[in-house]
Amino acid sequence: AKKKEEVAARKALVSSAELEKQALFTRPTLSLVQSLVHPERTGIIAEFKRKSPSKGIINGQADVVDVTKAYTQYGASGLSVLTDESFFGGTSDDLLKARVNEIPVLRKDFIIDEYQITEARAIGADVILLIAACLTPQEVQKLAAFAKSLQLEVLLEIHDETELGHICDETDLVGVNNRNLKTFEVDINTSLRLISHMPASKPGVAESGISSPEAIKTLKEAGFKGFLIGENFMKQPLPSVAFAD
Ligand code: IGP
Repeated sequence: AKKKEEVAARKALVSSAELEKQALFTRPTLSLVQSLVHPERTGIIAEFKRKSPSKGIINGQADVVDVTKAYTQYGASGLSVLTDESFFGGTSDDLLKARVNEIPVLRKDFIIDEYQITEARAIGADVILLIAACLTPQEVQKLAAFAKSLQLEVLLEIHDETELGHICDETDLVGVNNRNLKTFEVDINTSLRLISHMPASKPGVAESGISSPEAIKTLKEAGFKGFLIGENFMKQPLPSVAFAD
């Protein structure tokens, strides 16, 4: 409900028609699907996240340009930038700044309205996240089709078996969130359990709680192509694609 109000407030300030006139709106987008399998990249989608509801402040100092440049240099396949302000302290400006890098950028937010997808395109995103737990299968289909019409790829996030039915033709990648949204506990077995039920034609992305190279190896052997990592990188003084412990 809070998201709905936030979106309505922004829409009143800047219309979709105005967003469509912004310079980045017509830039050619980059494909995360392709970048994940690029031989010189790691499959890691490295996230810029200042704070989270589960951990509080993770890194209050980090500069988005410094961090995302380091992520790119260290071989990330893609970047994920939180734009949700109330829970994660992110802004659209963070994503716009991350755009200096020449790898795909995911807009990490709770998307419930086409307007947010138009915004994503205007601030330089290549991929949007749709969260099955927040949307009906019909809503996912409609929002994903709209994203596709703007040349954006769609990462659909699921966290249990009941959400497999949200996968549709318009969703390009399927993410499994290892974080239980009620208890905040993370368990990579969630990814390992769900992958056998996921369509082989859509790259699988394991999300959250990945804190070692061994975990990546296990997930890769299970068939995952992407590894979304935030906290483990962000808790370092200069976050980069290297594990703290
Ligand atoms: C990253 P972690 O445990 O490495 O910081 O997790 C990412 O998966 C997590 O931030 C995330 C998220 C989300 C955040 C996954 N799905 C949906 C906000 C909304």
